[in-house]
Amino acid sequence: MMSRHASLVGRKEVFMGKAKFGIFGDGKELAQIAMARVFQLGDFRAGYYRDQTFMMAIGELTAKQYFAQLYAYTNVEAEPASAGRLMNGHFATRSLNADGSWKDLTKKYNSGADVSPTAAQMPKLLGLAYASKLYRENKGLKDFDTFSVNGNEVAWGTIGNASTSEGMFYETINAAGVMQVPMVISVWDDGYGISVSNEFHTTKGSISEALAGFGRTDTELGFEILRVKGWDYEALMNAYVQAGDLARTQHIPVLIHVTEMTQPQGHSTSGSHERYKSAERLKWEKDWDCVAKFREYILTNGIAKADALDKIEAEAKALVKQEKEEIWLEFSGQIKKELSEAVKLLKAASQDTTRKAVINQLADELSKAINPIRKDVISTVRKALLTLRLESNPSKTALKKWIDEQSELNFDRYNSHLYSQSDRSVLKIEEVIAEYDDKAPSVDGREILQNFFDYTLEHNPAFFTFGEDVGKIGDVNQAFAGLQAKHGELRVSDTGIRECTIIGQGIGTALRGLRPLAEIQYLDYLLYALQILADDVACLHYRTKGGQKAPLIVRTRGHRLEGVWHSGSPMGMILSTLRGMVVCVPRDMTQAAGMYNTLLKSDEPAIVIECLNGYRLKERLPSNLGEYTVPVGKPEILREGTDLTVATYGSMCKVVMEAAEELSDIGIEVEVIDAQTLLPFDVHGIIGASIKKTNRVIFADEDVPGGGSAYMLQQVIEGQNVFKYLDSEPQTISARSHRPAYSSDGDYFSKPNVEDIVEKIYAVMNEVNPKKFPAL
Ligand SMILES: Cc1ncc(C[n+]2csc(CCOP(=O)(O)OP(=O)(O)O)c2C)c(N)n1
Ligand SMILES: [Mg+2]
Repeated sequence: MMSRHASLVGRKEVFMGKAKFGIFGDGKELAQIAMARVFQLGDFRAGYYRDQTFMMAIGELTAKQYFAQLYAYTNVEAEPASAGRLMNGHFATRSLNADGSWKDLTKKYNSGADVSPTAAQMPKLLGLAYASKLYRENKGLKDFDTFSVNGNEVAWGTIGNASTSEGMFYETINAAGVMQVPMVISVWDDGYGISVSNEFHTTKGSISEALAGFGRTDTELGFEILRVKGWDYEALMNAYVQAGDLARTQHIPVLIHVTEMTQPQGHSTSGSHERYKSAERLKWEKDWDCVAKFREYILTNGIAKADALDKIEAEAKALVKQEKEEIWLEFSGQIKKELSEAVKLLKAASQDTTRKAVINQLADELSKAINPIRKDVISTVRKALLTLRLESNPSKTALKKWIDEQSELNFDRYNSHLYSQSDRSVLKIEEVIAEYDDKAPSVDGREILQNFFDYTLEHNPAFFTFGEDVGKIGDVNQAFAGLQAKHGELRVSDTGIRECTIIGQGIGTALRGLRPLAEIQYLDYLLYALQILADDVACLHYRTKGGQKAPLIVRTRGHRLEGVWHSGSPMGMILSTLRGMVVCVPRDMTQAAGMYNTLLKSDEPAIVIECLNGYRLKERLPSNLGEYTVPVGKPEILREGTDLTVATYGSMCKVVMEAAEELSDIGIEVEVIDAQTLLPFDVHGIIGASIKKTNRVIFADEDVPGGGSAYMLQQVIEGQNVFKYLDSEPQTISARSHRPAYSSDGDYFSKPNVEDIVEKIYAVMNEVNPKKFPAL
């Protein structure tokens, strides 16, 4: 009743203009109560925006918190799921303490942090369930008792009927069936996805029928598939008890198709379902409303009398109203307080200026705002400060001081926590230099990694890896060769070809305290996984305001090799979509291993792009493989020079170094800098300091024009105050706009080559001194 009334009141709040948008869980209540009754401490939910009843029933959502999110209240105590950063209906529990350390997840009811893209909760669900399998079967994890009790935890997924059409849903189902993990997926089937009915979504119009082939038999592993009606409480309880037992005790995945659910108020506040549902359908939804049906059930079975139920409803209704009003007063009161402070300061400022009328008008308009929001207050004060730009007096100073203070508070409210703010922030990991014995052997790059991973598997029980061809053969480039045999199939494992859920496997296990290394075989195939990295991993810490972390490391390899799908370097794509992750672009495997060490000491998610053409190149084997760290955000000067700085990274380091040697022969000394990481990027201004010396710069990479090279240019020119030191136009060198053609000639004519770089730098020097460097 509490949930139902929250839905009914929520819609009204939106229509009164007190909240921007609303999407509610009415019509889905009863099944969620059944699910909540079998959900246990330590379990995880990964669901979607209809799950308010479940969250209330497990005690993780009060009416106050519900409305705090609807209003976008930024107070994390009032709105612990997202501190006002997410629309209503996006649920999450807090896994972390304020200092970023883990809580004891076995003593909590846990929910992943919801995302809006339909079915994007599915990949993570696989990992949440897989973690239980690891905790049960990997004896090396027995000390991780604040994350799991013998792998008994079930991961509970929820998804709308229409959202099951997404590829991610099928990929997750298949992977869970193969892996036999304790996952229970409920499909809330209300027959529609906004306005589109099931016949347009699903083969045979029924997801449980369409998935029948995934069903387990006496002789074959698969899913337990159950079908139950959303208004039938006894059947729901039977289904959920059965599902919970199967998943918890035997790690068998279960799909519960909950049919005949309804939407009493339509899809969301953005439209009305009368537009697309027939009168018969609307009547049917009224008649089969699960709350009404449940009441009927209770009365017919003599479980309670009508007046008792009426009393419960009246109390629930009153509670919702009261908590809603309390939180509205708190939320709007805070803004009103800021508003009255601003009005007071503006009035004071109006006394000291020749622009008195303008400032007074701004103050008056602000004080009359109905349901003011923070933007009204801040934008008014900023307009006033522009008006007062020529003046200098104490009241203006007071206004300026006030807005500076507000900016800091608003940064914390709206912009903080993109990256870790804990002691394990990757920027706080101390640098440890790689050491070499006198007789350090030169080995293939892949052997550096192999030795490093061997050491790490030995010493870090939380660390494990998985991906296509990672297990038996130890990845396509053999950095894990022999390590499955040595450390076991739970530490080094093969997966199906399913990039999106490989990442999901990583997300869920990272959310439960493990340190997954998820491998994407080639950088070009990251596109299959990019959506979930962007929508879930990269924004997780931000969207929960530090309530959850998933320190997943994605390992992949790219830049140069052969052809369109094995030579990509789409760094611009990564940089635009994966803010919130660390992006490492090591030039060789020694640097890569040091970066993995750094990342494993930190609590941030990251992607490491190894050089595809570097595994067979010789490198000296460091003696402190498990210990040395490569700091992030700290470029390394590979070659000193006085004429021009080239900043680059990855496989291009070798190409640029070769060009620099050629240029040196003709009297041009280039300083070559390896950025090493792109996010974070050169936090100490090392490239800027080099430009102060050389007064010229080129940013080079093998992404398309305007991609990674343009990013580096923007970071340095805007961020490092070097414009005034430049004596030549700053430039970029990149690959062609198309994907690289096949074979060595294709590479030569598609990617930047030594001659391209030599000629571009020479052209700059020709402009500087045409006598010494005549045009070619
Ligand atoms: C990838 C993606 N496409 C489109 C949308 C817009 N959208 C939000 S909910 C929704 C319908 C989902 O229907 P269903 O899965 O049946 O869930 P229901 O709302 O009916 O419970 C759509 C199309 C979205 N959020 N994500
Ligand atoms: Mg639906």
